[in-house]
Amino acid sequence: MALTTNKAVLEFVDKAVKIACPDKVLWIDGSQEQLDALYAEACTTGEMIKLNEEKLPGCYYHRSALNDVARVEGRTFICTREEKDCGPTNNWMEPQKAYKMAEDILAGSMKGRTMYVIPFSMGPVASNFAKAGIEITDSIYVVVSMAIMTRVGQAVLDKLGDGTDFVRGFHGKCELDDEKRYILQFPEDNAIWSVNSGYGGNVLLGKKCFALRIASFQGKNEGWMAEHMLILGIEYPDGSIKYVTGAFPSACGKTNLAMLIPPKSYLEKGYKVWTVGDDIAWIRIGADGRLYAVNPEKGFFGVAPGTSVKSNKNALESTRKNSIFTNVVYNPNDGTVWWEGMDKNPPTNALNWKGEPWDPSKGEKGAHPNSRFTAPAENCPCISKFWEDPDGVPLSAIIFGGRRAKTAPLVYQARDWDHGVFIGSIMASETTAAAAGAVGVVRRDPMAMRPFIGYHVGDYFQHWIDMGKKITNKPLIFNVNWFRLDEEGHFLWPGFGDNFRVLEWIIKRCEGKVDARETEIGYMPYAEDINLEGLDYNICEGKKFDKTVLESILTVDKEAWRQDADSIAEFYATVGDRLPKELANELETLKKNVAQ
Ligand code: GTP
Ligand code: SPV
Ligand code: MN
Repeated sequence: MALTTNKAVLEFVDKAVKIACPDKVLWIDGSQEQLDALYAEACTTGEMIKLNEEKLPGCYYHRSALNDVARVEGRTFICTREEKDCGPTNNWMEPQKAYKMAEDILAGSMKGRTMYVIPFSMGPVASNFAKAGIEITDSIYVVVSMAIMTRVGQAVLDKLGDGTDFVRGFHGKCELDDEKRYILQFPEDNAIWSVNSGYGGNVLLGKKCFALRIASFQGKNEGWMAEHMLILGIEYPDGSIKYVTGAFPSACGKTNLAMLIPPKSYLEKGYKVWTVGDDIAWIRIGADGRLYAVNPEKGFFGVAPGTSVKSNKNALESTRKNSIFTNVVYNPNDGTVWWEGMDKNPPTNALNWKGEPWDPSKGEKGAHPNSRFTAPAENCPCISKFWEDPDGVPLSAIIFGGRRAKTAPLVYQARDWDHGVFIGSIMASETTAAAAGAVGVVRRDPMAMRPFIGYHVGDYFQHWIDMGKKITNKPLIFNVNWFRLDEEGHFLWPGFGDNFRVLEWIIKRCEGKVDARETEIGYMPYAEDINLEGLDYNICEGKKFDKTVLESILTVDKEAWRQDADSIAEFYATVGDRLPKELANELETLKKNVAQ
């Protein structure tokens, strides 16, 4: 039975029923009872496997289709009425053509099956900044994942009332045919259609499709920002907390930074890190002229490989109950899961992510590199008291960071807001397994948003510049790079918990408590101002880490930057005449500064 009398919602559901012809329609009310029944049904069909109730209570295992393991950027389209409004970083399809194509693919695809209608909210339901969506899907995996990642159920419909301001999401697994897989965003219609996938960011429509692609477009029109950013709070021994956001491309360290445990020497003094969000931030200007960030999600869809007690204890603990594991190693003997980098004891007689018997000694990986956990944020031992604050948390700093073997130093600070926007706009990073395609290729990924800007990238840059004019109390902007390599390919910086040492410098800069040197690219720390006290595993990938290594990653390699400036100019040329003049000027300044 429908859970609402809202005409617009009912019309949308009717239309979907006419297209996909399900046998049954089930409205998701958000009750645990209903979710339990769906998990049980998915276990009878093999779509999910219940894990060991003692070791992993309420946890389930899922495998996606072999051809469906990551976002598909090449098959993701921004369907604006005018092609010129989608810009050079997006694929474009004419909206009527896109609807028709998806309708043909979905036609009759739910015959003999159930259609689920998920009312969901991005942001706490009661928040003035929350936005509602309806996702239609034929996947129980999607329903239960959405129930972890977003607020779902009756409360969302009650708040929506007769309103029409909701995102219409229509997902169908269809044949999981990768040749007919399409992720279609219609920013001008508040609509998302997704066909032939059953995986992650392609199908949990509240996440990348809505909270970034559609929301970035809404934010431009309504004067706020939707960003691919973690949000964290740093608590000082005196109890004060400073908040920062960080934009890092997919699989480049957001979840890890968001849940960081400070080094022992800091813990002993009373420093703590609190997680507000690990992937997406909705950011607005508060009455006091500061920026405030809200995490629109309710859970973490995190990269499993590499997550261990040592690297990210808080993430691992978040997954110990009521979580879903996708495409990791499954051990049928005791109903547990495993992935590379969890510990040094892979299970024997287990199954790899494809469901095949797997022998760890043969060197083949058991978990897919983009295997993931879906865990409720409330499980996280370091979740902030303010993570559901309807108004968000005030920002002291914004951090950008890519995965770059060379060129980008450990940390530098923008001279001012416009220079900070420039630094974000020129971010480059090596591609990762989070998206289908080649891994390790350096590409421009402005603000870590390249795959997620729902409109023209030039207008997006302009929006950042325009926001700067309205924020009277601006956060400072920084760039970091945890991923510098030596000639043999070893990481030069210890990373993970030790990134706190850089965060401390960043906050000191915000408070005017530490000096910096002005360089060609911005302000950089004096090496002695990065606190290396108690660097207890004084070793980075088998090599000693010391002040000399630190100094080597706090230099400006002018030749490398000259080359980078040329590549930035090439990227900017593709942005065309919508590139803000402020950014063109910043590029000229950079070129001059590194000229010889
Ligand atoms: P998405 O969920 O795809 O948006 O990814 P994310 O940005 O949250 O990345 P995540 O924190 O899951 O990290 C991805 C990979 O980067 C993992 O393999 C981590 O082990 C690795 N990583 C994270 N932080 C660091 C670091 O400081 N140093 C090094 N060397 N690796 C890191
Ligand atoms: C990312 O790729 O940035 C993710 C995973 O956070 S997904 O939800 O698949 O987009
Ligand atoms: Mn992400």
